[in-house]
Amino acid sequence: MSDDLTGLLRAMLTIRRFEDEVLDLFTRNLVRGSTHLCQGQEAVPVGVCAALRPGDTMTCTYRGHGAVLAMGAPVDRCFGELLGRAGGLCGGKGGSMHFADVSVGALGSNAIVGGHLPITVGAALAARHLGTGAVSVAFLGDGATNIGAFHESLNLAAVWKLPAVFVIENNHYGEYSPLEATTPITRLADRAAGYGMPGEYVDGNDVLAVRAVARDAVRHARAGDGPTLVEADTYRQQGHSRSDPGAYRPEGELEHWLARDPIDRLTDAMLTGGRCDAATIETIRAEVTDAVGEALARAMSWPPPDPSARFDNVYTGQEGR
Ligand SMILES: Cc1ncc(C[n+]2csc(CCOP(=O)(O)OP(=O)(O)O)c2C)c(N)n1
Ligand SMILES: [Mg+2]
Repeated sequence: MSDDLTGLLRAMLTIRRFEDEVLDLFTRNLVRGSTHLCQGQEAVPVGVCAALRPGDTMTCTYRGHGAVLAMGAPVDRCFGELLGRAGGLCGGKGGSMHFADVSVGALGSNAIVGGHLPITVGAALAARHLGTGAVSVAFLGDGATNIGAFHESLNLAAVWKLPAVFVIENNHYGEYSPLEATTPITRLADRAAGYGMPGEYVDGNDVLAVRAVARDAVRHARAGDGPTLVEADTYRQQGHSRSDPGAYRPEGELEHWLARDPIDRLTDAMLTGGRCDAATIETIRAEVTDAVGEALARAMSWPPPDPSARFDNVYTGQEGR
């Protein structure tokens, strides 16, 4: 992914457009199951992944479409996966909660809260053993910091000084519960102290601030100095999942956060700094809208997986049986 400002903008717009289209596809019943969208949180995966290099790896939650796209997974193959098409990332057999593209280091989204954190530690351990110099990043929710696997993973990564970065996407809710109803502290980065690793808090709607913190954490990990816990303060603009209208939100809260939309924050910074004019930004928006629309049309044209492929990739070396 390009890490100049227009590259960051394109990446965030692509995720926003993708998620808006996904909401539409689900509403039209063209995609089965449920989905968890990340509109409003785009600056976190885009800022962090801009600090990575090829060979680095990433795991994420069921709210992970944005993270997988930010790693560089092709947009059409992401749509194809949701639509259950053979050309999807996982042949159309995984869906929203099993998004993976190992070719770009996206090791997978996970439906089990915190379930991917030990996988991140394993990837970091593998990188250490193989001497690849790769860094392993995990995106997790605020709620996941109360899960046992969080504590076990951070502890092991710290004690072995593994090249890992744990990024909390603090969107202030776990399903329908506000953070304060489930968690006795408000600054989640403070939990890093329990593992003797650096804990960094960042405005998660400011992509440049996220990228700066991520660059430091990645440099620290790559230098052999161990993991960092990053808390990125953000907000999901949609409900928890497809069926959630978000009626539990206090009045005015959504509006408060919409006024801090991460995409608007970046375009404002680009315009104010004179780095870009309004016409250029409009052109980028139009190009992204077209590109995402074309990717969706391509994915829609793909066939479903062939029934003979139903056992492929179930067991290693058992393809086709
Ligand atoms: C181990 C486990 N427990 C409970 C659930 C049900 N569940 C699904 S999402 C979720 C909330 C997690 O909140 P958070 O970690 O803040 O992530 P967010 O959805 O806000 O991105 C819960 C409890 C689950 N999927 N896995
Ligand atoms: Mg949350």
